[in-house]
Amino acid sequence: MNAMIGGSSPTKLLVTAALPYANAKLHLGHLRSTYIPADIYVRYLRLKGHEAIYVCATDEHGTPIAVKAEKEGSTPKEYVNLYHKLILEDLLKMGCSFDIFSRTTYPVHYELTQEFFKRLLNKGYIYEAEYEQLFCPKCTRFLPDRYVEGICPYCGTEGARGDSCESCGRYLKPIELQKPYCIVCGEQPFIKKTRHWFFKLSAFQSFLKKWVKPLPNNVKHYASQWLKEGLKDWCVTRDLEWGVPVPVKGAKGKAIYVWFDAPIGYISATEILSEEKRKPKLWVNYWKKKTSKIVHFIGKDIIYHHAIFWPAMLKAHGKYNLPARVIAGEFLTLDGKKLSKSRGWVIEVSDYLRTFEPDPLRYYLTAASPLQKDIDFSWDEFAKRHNDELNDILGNFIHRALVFTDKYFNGRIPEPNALDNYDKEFLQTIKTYHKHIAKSMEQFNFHTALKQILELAAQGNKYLNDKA
Ligand code: B3M
Ligand code: ZN
Repeated sequence: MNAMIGGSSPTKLLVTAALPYANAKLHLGHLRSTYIPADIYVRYLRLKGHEAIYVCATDEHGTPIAVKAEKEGSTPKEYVNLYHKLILEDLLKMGCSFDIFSRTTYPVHYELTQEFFKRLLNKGYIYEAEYEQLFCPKCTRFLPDRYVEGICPYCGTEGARGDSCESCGRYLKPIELQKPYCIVCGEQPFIKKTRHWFFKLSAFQSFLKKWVKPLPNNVKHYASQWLKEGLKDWCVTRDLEWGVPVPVKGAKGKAIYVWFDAPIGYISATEILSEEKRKPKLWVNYWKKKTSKIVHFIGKDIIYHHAIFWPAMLKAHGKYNLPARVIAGEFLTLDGKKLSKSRGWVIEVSDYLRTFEPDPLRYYLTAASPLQKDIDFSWDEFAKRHNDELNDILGNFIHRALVFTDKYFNGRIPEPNALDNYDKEFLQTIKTYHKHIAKSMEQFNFHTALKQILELAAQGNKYLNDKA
């Protein structure tokens, strides 16, 4: 059960959606797990009178971007410029009502990230230590994260990446991989020592144990499991040119790890929004005042980063609010099969939009399954739900009400005549539904809320028939 937050008095709410990597176009799975639910929630909050803002950005650092640019002979900057534009276009066309869609390559973001890093360093939560890294003899360089792949030591899946295993969701270090190989040249790397900076994640074990308690079940489930296994300190720098430079003397050629800078993007985006609106206090109000609540929408593959790393980072920093909720959407399959870009088993947002309007998809992705369960997409199901539900029930009701008002009352809502018992009963039904729908929305059960809205529309149709 997801407890409500906010309450009835207008509170400031900061709603974020995970920052998409600027190296690929978005597909329906992204929309379903993250961007549509976050948008539904923030639109609801605004309607209710909360000061709610919707903040997102492209995540533009990290080895996947550096690797892809390298493989295609372009620069990371050219790469992310292109994808920032494509991703934003798709999200706007899908109706996502961002207050800001920022970028993690903006100078404000670099400053904020370096300040964050230095503060943790000064407080003793970041320390420097010797570190064993994989080194490719052929490319003569260290292989951070996705520059290396191998077998996952936890679940045995092949093709696990140097930073995480997609199959079991675990966070990995490159040297933990079995049978590693360099993804640029295929060579087997060897272990070599270098120096890096570490975040004392282990110091936040007991804090996090309490902190995860009010989170939704799926998030809490994974987080508790990881906490039980015990947290290890976390290497937050990389041997990489592409990224926020480590703000320490003698750290040339080292960048802050992308998963350290990316969530800070939620803060820097809000700060940039503040600047754009010339309201210097705006971002401070959302991030530092107790009257504000932060809600992160993410996909389930990044629960670790949002329920473990990020709250610990914020706690260590000490000057920012911690998230009130982390809502993790589960995955989308296509005709029962897992999405796979390499096998072409995927529907990109722009492909969908070439033929269809955004609303039927927003409807389907919300109606077909609760956010915390997997969803299957099929074109047949999509057509059926669109025709039988969205069109025949909700669309029909709205159409009839509008036509009726137009035809008999010049398009204006008239003063009611005396109400009979049937009218009164129906008014009561509307009020009851209103309460239930609001409750579902505030508990992040958008699927249930939509079902209730459809039920109410069906009753509206019946009322019009009965009263004809
Ligand atoms: N870019 C991973 C993803 O797109 C990562 C999210 C960052 S959120 C701070 O799923
Ligand atoms: Zn190599």
